[in-house]
Formats: sequence, C-alpha cells, structure tokens
Amino acid sequence: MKTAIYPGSFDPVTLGHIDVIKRASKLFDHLIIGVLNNRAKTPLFSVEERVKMLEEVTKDIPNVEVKSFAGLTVDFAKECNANAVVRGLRAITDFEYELQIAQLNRVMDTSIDTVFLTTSLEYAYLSSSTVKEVAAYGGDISNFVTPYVADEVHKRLCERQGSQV
Ligand code: COD
Repeated sequence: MKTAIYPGSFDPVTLGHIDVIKRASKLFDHLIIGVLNNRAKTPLFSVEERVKMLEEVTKDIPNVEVKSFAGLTVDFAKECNANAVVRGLRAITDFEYELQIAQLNRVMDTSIDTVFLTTSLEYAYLSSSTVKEVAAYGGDISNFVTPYVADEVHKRLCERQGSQV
C-alpha cells in the first residue's frame, strides 16, 4: 500500500490545496493530510478548526484522512508509515523553498521522497494568505475557497473585529 502525507498550514484550506489533494489521492492508495500545529505562529484558525474544515471539504474522497501534527514532517511521515511527502508548486519562489525542504527531509530520512505537483493554472495565484487579506478588506473570496470555508473565514473575521471594538 502506497501512503503519502500532504503537510501544510492550511490556514485556511483553499481551492488550490483541494486541487492538489484530489490529484494526489489518485496517485496514492492512502493520502494523509498533516495540519501543522505550529505554536510559534498565530493562525486565523486553531489546528482543530483547520482539521475540521479539511475533513469537511474532503469528505467525498474515501482514501483521504486528516490529522494534525507537531514537530518534524519526517517524523510525522514515519508515524503514518508513509514514504512520500506531497507538496504543491506554484512559482519559482515555491521551488527554491520546497527544494531546500525536500533535500533537508531526505538527509534526515533517506526513505522519504518528496513528490511535487505543479499547480493547476487557475489556482497559480492562490494562497491562504491572499484569501485572508482579500477577506479582511471586504473582497469576494468565493473563487478561492469553498462556500463552507468562506463562511468560516467571514465568521472568524467578524468575531475578531467585534473583539477589537
Ligand atoms: N496550488 C498548488 N499548491 C499550493 C497552492 C496552490 N494554489 N497553495 C498552496 N499550495 C501548496 C504549497 O506549495 C505547499 O506545498 C502546500 O500546498 C501547503 O501550503 P501551506 O501554505 O498551507 O503550508 P506551508 O507551506 O506553510 O507548510 C509548511 C510545513 C508545515 C510543511 C513546514 O513548515 C514543515 O514541514 N514544518 C514541520 C517542521 C519541519 O519538518 N521542518 C523541517 C523542514 S523546514
């Protein structure tokens, strides 16, 4: 059985992420999405909320599972019995960063390879940060995330604005 992990922040999950998940789920028997619980960063959504959103948007893909992890990606891969890490590539800037991480991970564990999926053109501009920025300025994010995730983003931004008044 071929198992891969797809690690990331997913704060929040975008249509670009979902496109990578759907395509990777066809390449592997089992795809485990790993949501990083990074205590050093202050995300818009808690790790539990990000896991819940990912579970919701992937509920129709039977071989996809969602877990959270803290620590090194290679340790998470080992824990999941995975020998591949899936990552998405949008631009040359992604490539430089991703190549460095892939090489570092391979030095730490030679049994793990990174598989890069190039972005689908319609999502090449898309990142979680741009979604949050557009939404914070009142822009329309319906082309970037699912309706369910858009509602969650709007709700969270309203809560934050309310607590700042
Ligand atoms: N099209 C295609 N791919 C996309 C798109 C899009 N529109 N948007 C995002 N992606 C890809 C990204 O390139 C990335 O591969 C993946 O989706 C997840 O993206 P993000 O932004 O949600 O997550 P990142 O890149 O912040 O995740 C970083 C990790 C959590 C993987 C990284 O910090 C990590 O490995 N941390 C664990 C600690 C560790 O092992 N460190 C050693 C290596 S640095």
